[in-house]
Amino acid sequence: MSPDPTTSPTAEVDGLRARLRALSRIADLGQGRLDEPVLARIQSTLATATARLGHGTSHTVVALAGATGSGKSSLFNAITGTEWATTGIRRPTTSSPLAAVYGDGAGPLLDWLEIPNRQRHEGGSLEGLVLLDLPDHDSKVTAHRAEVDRLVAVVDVFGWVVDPQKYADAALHEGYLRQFGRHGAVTMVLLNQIDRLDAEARAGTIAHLGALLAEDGLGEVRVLPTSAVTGEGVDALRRELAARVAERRAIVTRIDADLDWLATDLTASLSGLADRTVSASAREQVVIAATEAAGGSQLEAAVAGSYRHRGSLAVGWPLLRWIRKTRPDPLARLGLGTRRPIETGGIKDGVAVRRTAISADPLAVARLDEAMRHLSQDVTRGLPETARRRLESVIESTRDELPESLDEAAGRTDLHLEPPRWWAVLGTVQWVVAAGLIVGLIWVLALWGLAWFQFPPPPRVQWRGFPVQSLLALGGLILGPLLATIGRRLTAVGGARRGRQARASLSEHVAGVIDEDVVLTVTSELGELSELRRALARL
Ligand SMILES: Nc1nc2c(ncn2[C@@H]2O[C@H](COP(=O)(O)OP(=O)(O)O)[C@@H](O)[C@H]2O)c(=O)[nH]1
Ligand SMILES: [Mg+2]
Repeated sequence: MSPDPTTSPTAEVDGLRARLRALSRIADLGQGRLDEPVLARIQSTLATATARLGHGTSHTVVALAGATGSGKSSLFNAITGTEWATTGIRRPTTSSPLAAVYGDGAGPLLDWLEIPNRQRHEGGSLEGLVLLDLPDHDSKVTAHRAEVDRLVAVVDVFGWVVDPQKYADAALHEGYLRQFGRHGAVTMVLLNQIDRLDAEARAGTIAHLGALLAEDGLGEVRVLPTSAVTGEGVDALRRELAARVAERRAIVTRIDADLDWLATDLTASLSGLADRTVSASAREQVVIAATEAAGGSQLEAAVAGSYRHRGSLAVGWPLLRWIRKTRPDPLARLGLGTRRPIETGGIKDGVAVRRTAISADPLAVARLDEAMRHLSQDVTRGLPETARRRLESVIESTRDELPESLDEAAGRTDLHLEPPRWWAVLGTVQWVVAAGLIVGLIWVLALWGLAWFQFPPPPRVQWRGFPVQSLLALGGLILGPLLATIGRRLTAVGGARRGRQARASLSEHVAGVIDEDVVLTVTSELGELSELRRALARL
């Protein structure tokens, strides 16, 4: 049998499957991001639709539903031409649904519907119809109402049976019809017991019922008058059923309507999910605060101090350098500096990592927390509750990992410790000047000793009339400290500059850490939210 294109809406089923894929994506992405009841509704809609589609479009399930005594069971009997369904006002007996099945192969579908009471009929014009007689939706027995709700959620076509007395019942309109306001194309409204009304009352009742339906959103639904007692309208009802069954479109239409309903509600509750990014200013604030928390100021001061320390060892007055040597290098106290072996660190991703001894300043840590909070608020503003909480916890977990990464960044910082060339030049000059001083002093002492022992004085060595040994000694005494002072000034300026450079280098590494650990993680979570929104658009 080749499928007839008019009775086998393959394209529509394909379209529906695409929507269900989008819904499945929403269900996946919605884990932990959508509110629990919303997610539960998505999952049950998805499961029901997928399972129903799995049973194919060759059967159409029509449920006769309505209030006690409206005549569901009587109509069921009238349509099927049997007395199978028990009817009666005093003993409203339909406690579990009955199924009249036209044609073969509906077994698995009815198993899935959990309806054991089945009655098989020859196919004929109703081939493919599965007609259900449901319990009363207004039954005092909770189990009956639950059964109605369970089946109303899964059947393909609603056949609401009302009678002239109770057709305006709020329990029906507010409890069911309004909810299924998008399901007009799969809704039939049967005004039963029409034999109880005269011609005039009929027109008025049908008009009033039509108005009520319009209020429910079901303006396009035409009311079908029937009487299970006189048989009036039953043939028209059978023809209507035959047409719907032949179309084989009700399943797709019903599920499409379910998805429309869900999509509208989701769109409303996820309206705050607009695309967003980590703003440049929020990131910048975190980088600045994190640089400080990673010891930016301590590092800058220590590099400047270390430079001055080493500068004074290189170009200070040689006779006083030993005093300097007794003081520690400020960088060594931070666990940084070139000569320090990588002893206290570890291996991460195959790279040796230095652990610094920088102890984070509590104020800087508090500022970092604040900057992270600001980033969090900035990026979560207006998000639905669950998505917001999840993003907040993602950001908190990146915050928890920052101290270690920041310390690594500090360990990788370029400290700009290479000594400048002028240190070597000035250092050499200092040694020459110091040597002159020493030679001059020894010379003066020697002359003084010779005079004391009353030796004849050696020939004078003079330069422009001044004794050379005195010039050497005095010159060394004045020039040495003078050069040391000049060297110290220059070193202080260079040290300050190198301190700033080291801080800038730290800031770069910190920015790398923030981008990788925070911005990337947050952006990827934001990407999931955008994807959720796009899947919703596809739905
Ligand atoms: N006059 C009249 N009575 C009906 C009609 N349909 C059902 N009834 C009666 O209404 C009562 C309830 O019918 P039933 O089919 O059990 O209603 P259900 O509770 O909706 O299943 C029974 O006494 C029926 O005989 C109808 O079209 N006209
Ligand atoms: Mg009944």
